[in-house]
Amino acid sequence: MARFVNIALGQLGPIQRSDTRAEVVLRLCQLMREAHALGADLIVYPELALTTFFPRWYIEDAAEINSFFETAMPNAATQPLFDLARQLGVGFCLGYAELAQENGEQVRYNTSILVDKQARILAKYHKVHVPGHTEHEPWRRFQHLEKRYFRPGRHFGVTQAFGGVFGMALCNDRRWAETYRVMGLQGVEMVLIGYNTPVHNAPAPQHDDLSLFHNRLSMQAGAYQNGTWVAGVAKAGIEEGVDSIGGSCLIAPSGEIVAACITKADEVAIARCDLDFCAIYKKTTFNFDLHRQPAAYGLIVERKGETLAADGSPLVANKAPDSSS
Ligand code: CDT
Repeated sequence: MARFVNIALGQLGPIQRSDTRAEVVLRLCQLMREAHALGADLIVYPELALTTFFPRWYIEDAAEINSFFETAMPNAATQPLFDLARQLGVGFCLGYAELAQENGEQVRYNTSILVDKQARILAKYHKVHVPGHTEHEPWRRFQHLEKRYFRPGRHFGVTQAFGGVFGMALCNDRRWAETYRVMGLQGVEMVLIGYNTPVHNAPAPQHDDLSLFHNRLSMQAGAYQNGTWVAGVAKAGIEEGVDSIGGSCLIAPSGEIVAACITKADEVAIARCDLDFCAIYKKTTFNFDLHRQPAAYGLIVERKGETLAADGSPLVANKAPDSSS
């Protein structure tokens, strides 16, 4: 039996600091209604979809920081979204800031959840690649303090859901080949990614004009090289004076874009995704079992950064041809 899943991109326009959770949840519900009318099985929302992107501010007061976090999911503010999901029979993937309790300690994560058509939370993911900086850097036009506010997650898991193998990642994760490959090695067929990407990248302003190109480049490569669908969904537009890219898109295992948003506002785009279309890539060009050479990839897990030997020579040198042969 063919395995089709209708995936909706639930792009959000900006959320200002004064916007309440209730107002945002109303917008999420409206997007879900539109997605349902278009035949969606699942709607994917952005990273940190319940509030403004607060890591742009240096905040010292713990209570103020915690005001952007959820201590339970669902909670009073998000319950209407879960109720609507159950009523319409539409699953969703939602990003939010999570204040967790671990061994009696409070831990802050950048989290996403996968929720099924009965509104049950099937899986939770903690963002692994937490970008930005830890301390206040006044030279920047705005801060990117994710490293201050979030502890990194520790793994990329996958979940059997919606008739296939689903994975999640968040924003900066999409730029890293390892994100997709670790899920690819677990047979992932659909990777759901929410993001908030400011157009301006303070340490590398030369990249500003390339931000939409890099968005597509990363996700299209991840899809193709692992024979998986990828759904990338933005929170877009000018939030508290900071412009973020849109560019939400749905990518086939061929690397081709099959649906995309065209605004920087609340918008739904949808496509029918054939999960069996992954196999033509997973069984041929990217047949991992047949073609991967893990013995040659040791440095990837042994080392974090670029390293040379103490004498400056490469760790793995390509030998010069033997002059006698
Ligand atoms: N949210 C997030 O991860 N944003 C980053 C911005 C650049 S890093 C300062 C991203 O990779 O899109």
